[in-house]
Amino acid sequence: MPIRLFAALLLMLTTCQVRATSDVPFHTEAVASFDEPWAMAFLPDQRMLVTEKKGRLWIVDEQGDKRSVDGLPDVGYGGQGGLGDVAIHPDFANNGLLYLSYVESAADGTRGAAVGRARIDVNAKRPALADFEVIWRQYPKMVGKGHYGHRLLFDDEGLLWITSGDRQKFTPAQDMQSNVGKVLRLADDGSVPSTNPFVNFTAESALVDNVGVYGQVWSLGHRNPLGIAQDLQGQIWVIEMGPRHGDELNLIRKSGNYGYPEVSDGDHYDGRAIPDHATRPEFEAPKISWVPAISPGHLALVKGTLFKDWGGQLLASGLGSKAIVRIAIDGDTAREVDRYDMGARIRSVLEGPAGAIWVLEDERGGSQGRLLKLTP
Ligand SMILES: [Ca+2]
Repeated sequence: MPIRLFAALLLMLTTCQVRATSDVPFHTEAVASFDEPWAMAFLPDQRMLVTEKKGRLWIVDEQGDKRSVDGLPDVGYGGQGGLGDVAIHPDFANNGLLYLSYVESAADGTRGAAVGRARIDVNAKRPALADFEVIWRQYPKMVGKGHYGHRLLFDDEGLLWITSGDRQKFTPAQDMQSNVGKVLRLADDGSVPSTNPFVNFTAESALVDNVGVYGQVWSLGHRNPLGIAQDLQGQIWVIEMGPRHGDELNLIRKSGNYGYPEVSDGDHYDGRAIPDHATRPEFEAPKISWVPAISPGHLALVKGTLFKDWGGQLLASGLGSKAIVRIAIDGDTAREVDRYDMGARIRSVLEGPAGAIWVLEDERGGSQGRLLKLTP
């Protein structure tokens, strides 16, 4: 084959497979940088909260100016853990309540995710958390520094959803005496809504801070759910990191069992096979399973104020895939419609109140992760 023809073919193949960064349908502006950033949330005044895994929280304006928030809890930094997600109460404008997920370390060296809430005056000269209280704990605490999950979402009814990873221990995801490997639905103070599916088992349930584990559970059989979003129809979607391949996008049903570790379209890292979902129809199957993996970090709904063609769709941030994955929803089905190469591990993605898409890069080999603003 003539070299020029071969080169042209190679170029065609590579451009088909990987979209060049300059080829994406948006303009990218780097606004600020952070040390291991993990999560974002928007304040009513359109400023942003950004967490860093080592335990810092920042208030950031659209120009990238940052102010540090004082009074954070000690976080068990290390491995996949530290300070995690941040969310504001649906009535934040009146009550100033902010929610954080983070890793608690016990004296015996075990660890577990926790969620706390506190009041904050974001216009104070030196903003600080006040009246901090823990409203949820992962139970039981375990050895190890992985698979905390601990993403937060307030739904359109004002209820708080928490994703709880399996702590790399597999079987607790099926154990109803543990809230590990589950998706949980709580009231804003951490109490259990009477409409949760397993509240009637509270009498036989393990207790965490006097709250029954059973009652907290909305769905089970999850591995490491790292993103949660509610679509325009009110449905809850969770994206989770699979084992070796088999990342999943799941539509979350009340009392649904998503099968881990009994089934997965991926397999264990040590090479042992896990039966695929198709072999066990009694478990809820993912709406999308990614083989090869995208390594999701987060999931966000696009309302479409600026990105009008994307309205109602979901964006997944990709760590290993260094991409943003765009997902269309049709009723209770979902499909990947496009994928944008970002050239860096992407930890989080979120549509801002004015419609721009905000993106947090993961740490970049010792250098900081950037906050990016995407506009059409
Ligand atoms: Ca498998």
